[in-house]
This record gives sequence, structure tokens and C-alpha cells, in this order.
Amino acid sequence: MSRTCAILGAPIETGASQRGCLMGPASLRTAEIDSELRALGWDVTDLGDVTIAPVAPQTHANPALHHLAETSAWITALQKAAFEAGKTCDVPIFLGGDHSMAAGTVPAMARRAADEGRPLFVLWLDAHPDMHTLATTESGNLHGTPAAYFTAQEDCEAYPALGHAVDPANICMMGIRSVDQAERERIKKIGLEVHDMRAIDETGVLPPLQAFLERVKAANGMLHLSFDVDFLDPSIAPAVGTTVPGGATFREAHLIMETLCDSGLVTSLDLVELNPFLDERGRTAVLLCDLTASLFGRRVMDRMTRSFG
Ligand code: B3U
Ligand code: MN
Ligand code: MN
Repeated sequence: MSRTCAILGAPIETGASQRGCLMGPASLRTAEIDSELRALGWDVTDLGDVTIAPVAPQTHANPALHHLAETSAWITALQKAAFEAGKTCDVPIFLGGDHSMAAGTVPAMARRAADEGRPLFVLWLDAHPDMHTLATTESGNLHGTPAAYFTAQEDCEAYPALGHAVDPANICMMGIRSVDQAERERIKKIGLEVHDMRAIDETGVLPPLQAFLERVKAANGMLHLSFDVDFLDPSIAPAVGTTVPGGATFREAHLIMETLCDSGLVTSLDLVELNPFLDERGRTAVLLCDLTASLFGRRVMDRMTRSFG
């Protein structure tokens, strides 16, 4: 029996400091993410891209914030479109766009899970926890705020009202290696499960991942994977505006995807922060497609059928 997935593009770049993420969905389509999944036996529907209407600027007590009104409009539009996409298939795939996209997709997936009477779990693969509130961000880049918003932290009131929050106890972050002081304090306060790169170096990726998957399974949870390109080491994934050295290797990333595939637990996916303007001959887009293929069932011996020269 073939399983179904839907692709939804979110060309949002207002949450980042550099422009270019709006080309993310186009780059992933150019890398043929849909045919890769079809080749694995998935029934794929491309729902096209979400758009927003022009908005008037909005001021805020934190003068560093930029593009608040546009980002809020994206969040509203994405919460609706992502929820609708989730109704049409087993696994919706959301193509970003910067990571503020997750302020739309994650609450939508929390609503989808609630409708099924199941909890939503989130696996957050990222160099950053994105745990700033609108009050604590110093850069003003809103892609640093979605995790605070969807866990219903204070000082996010200027964003659209949150219908369905995610319990911080249901979140696992891996790959973290750039954390601001306010984020560090919040992570401690709410007891978030964060496996930084030191932890991964010490144990490898499998023990924390398998422990988390056991929890998802025991709770009959739905599982959303939010994959930020900067989780990966910049040497293999240069197409991201916020590179941080010491990221996940090719092998670690594929092993995570293969392990997630074997678990059968993933019910939705974000691919975010791909900035094709910074890419080298499309290699980061192709790597993201290959990792997605591993998540959707490609086995190790089939990997890297494409090369670069
Ligand atoms: N924490 C920093 C850096 C950052 C967060 N997310 C990304 N970069 N991509 C900030 O600007 O909030
Ligand atoms: Mn991020
Ligand atoms: Mn990041």
C-alpha cells in the first residue's frame, strides 16, 4: 500500500537577517524532491506555495524586531495551510523558508494531533534552540523565536493567538551549539531536553534519539521533525545564512533519518533555512533531498546517486 505525502512551499524570509530563503522551495523542487519520494513508492501531491497579502508595518517595544507584521501574516497563513495540508495525507512536508515557518507549521500539527486525540512531539534538529521571545531577541531576527512561541512562553503576544501549544516535555533538540543567554535561562526554566554537540560527541546520535522515540511510541504520539539546514556541518551544507562550525556530519544526519524511518513515527516534516543564494551548485538542496529520501525509506546502498563537479 502506498503512503501519501503532500508538499507545501513556504517562501518566507522575513525572519532571517539575510535574504534568499524565499527561493528554498524552488531549489528543493529543482532538486526533484517529489520524484525522489515517488521513486520510493510514495504518493506525492505538490500543493504549491503559500502566499500572503501585503501588510502594514507594526511596531513593538523591542526596537530590534524587524518584519513583525509580515512574519505574523505568514504565521497566520501557514497555520491554516499546514493544517489543511495535514488533512490530505499521511506526512505533509513543509519547504521553507526560514525557521519562523515553524511558528505556523508546528501549531498546525499540534492541532492535527489534538483532533486525533494524540500528543504532538517535536524533534528539533538545529544549531540553535530558537527559544527567544519577542522581548529577549537581540538580533530581532524572528527565526530565533518559533520554539518560544509554540511552547506558549510569555512575551509572544504580538504574534497571532496560539490555538494549540506543544508541551515542552514533548520536545527533543539535537545538534545545538549556539545558544544566547536568555535562551539558556529559558531552557533551564522549562526543563527542555537539549542534546548539544558535546553530548552527541560523547554518546553518538543514537542513544538520545532512541530514548526520545521510545517516549513518542509509548504515548502514541505524532512526531514532527523540524530540520534546520544549520544542524549540518557547513562543510557539507553551505547554503544557510547562519552557519555554525561543528555541525552534524553526513553520516550522523543520514543515520538519524534512517532511524526515524525505521521507527515509522514521523508524521510531518519541516525543511528550513535553505538559502539557495549561498549554495554551491545546488549541493545543499540535493543533500536535503537525499536526507529526506532516507527518512522516507531509501536504504544506505542507494545513497549519493548524484555527484558534483
Ligand atoms: N540566537 C541568535 C542566532 C540564531 C537563531 N536562529 C538562527 N540564528 N538561525 C538569534 O539571532 O536569535
Ligand atoms: Mn532554526
Ligand atoms: Mn539554526
